[in-house]
Amino acid sequence: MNLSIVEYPDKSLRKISQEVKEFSSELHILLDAMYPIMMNTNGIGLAAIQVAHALRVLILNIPNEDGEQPKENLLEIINPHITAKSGEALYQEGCLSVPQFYEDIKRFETVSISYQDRDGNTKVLEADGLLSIAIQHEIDHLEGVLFIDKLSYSRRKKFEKEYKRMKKEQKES
Ligand code: Y12
Ligand code: CO
Repeated sequence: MNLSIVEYPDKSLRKISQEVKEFSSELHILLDAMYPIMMNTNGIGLAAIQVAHALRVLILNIPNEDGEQPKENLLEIINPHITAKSGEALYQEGCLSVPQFYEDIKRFETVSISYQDRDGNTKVLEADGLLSIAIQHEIDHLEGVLFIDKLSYSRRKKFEKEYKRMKKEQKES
């Protein structure tokens, strides 16, 4: 399966992703194709909508204390639901669909989720730190929400101007 990252302002990033009902080989092929694209672009999280598949599927591979992302730490999260949330945390976020832009975003400090794995088994996960932030960021993608939507009006205006300029320069080079 040949995938590429969809970049803002592509409108398809605004789609609401659909629940996965069949845990078939098609789903496994998608998950297996998402992993190398995330790793090859230095990502730690990727939602299926970012590779043009509007399904409630996301993967995460949070770096360990040595900054490594061994495959055994890969989380494949399907049909997630946040079941509990608490606290407040500010974290500098980035997104493979919004290249070269990073900004502090306020999120819940800890979240608990229930989700399904690639075989449809129900799992629960309690997360804090970067894992919690990345889960919230990726679950937002399933609703068509990007981290830039959480910027203040003036910061968003500045971003749009900078991003347009960056895209233009990219086109010209
Ligand atoms: C905070 C909140 C959520 C996350 C998870 C999702 N974001 C990413 O995985 C971002 C990755 C990223 C990687 C980049 O590197 C390359 O594209 C090679 C990157 O660099 C550029 O845009 C030039 C930007 C973002 C993480 C943290
Ligand atoms: Co993102």
